Amino acid sequence: MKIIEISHKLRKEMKLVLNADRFDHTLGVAYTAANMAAVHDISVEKALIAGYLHDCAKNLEHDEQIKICKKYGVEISDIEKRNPSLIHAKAGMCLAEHRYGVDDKEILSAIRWHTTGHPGMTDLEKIVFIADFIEPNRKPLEHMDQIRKEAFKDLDKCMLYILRDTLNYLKNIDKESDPMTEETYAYYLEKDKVKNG
Ligand code: DGI
Ligand code: FE
Ligand code: FE
Repeated sequence: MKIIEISHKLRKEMKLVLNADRFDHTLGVAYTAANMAAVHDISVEKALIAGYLHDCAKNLEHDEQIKICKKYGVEISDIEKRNPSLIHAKAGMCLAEHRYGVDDKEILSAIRWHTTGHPGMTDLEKIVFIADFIEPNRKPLEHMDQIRKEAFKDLDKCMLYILRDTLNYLKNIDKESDPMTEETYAYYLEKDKVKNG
């Protein structure tokens, strides 16, 4: 199938399963990720597909998301059980593969890790993670101008800025952070020190 056909098909599918705000967000992520992919020399097609599907499980009940993970043998951690808004990333990966027919491991992994990140991410994973944060419909957060510029320059530095703000935000609202978010931040902090001193 041609990229334009895949794009039309997934857009229709997402309109059926997402509410209006989430659908707008999804379009923003897909187009932002596609543009970032072009700048950073990776597959625009993969970025677009991952962007369209990254939140495909988001508007399902948490119980339903847990059932989907169980069905496909994906474990839910204790922190995810305590903070079920984290589970849509894993459930989304399952649906992308088994309902929407994605067999590309790189795309599935970008969906899987779009909420917490992980140390040593691929460019596609970083792009979906970052596009999720900077897409134009997002509320204008602190540092957004700088983060949006960095998204088209240095992916690792952009990851660092976003993870720092996310961890600070979670602390401010007294929510526990996923150890994976912490590890990812530590990883990109260290990488920045090695690279930039
Ligand atoms: O699905 P989105 O709203 O587009 O964005 P997302 O997938 O990054 O985040 C979903 C939710 O997860 C959001 O409410 C923030 C939260 N979140 C992100 N990182 C962490 C987290 N929540 C906890 N408890 N810990 C984290 O490390
Ligand atoms: Fe999400
Ligand atoms: Fe999202």
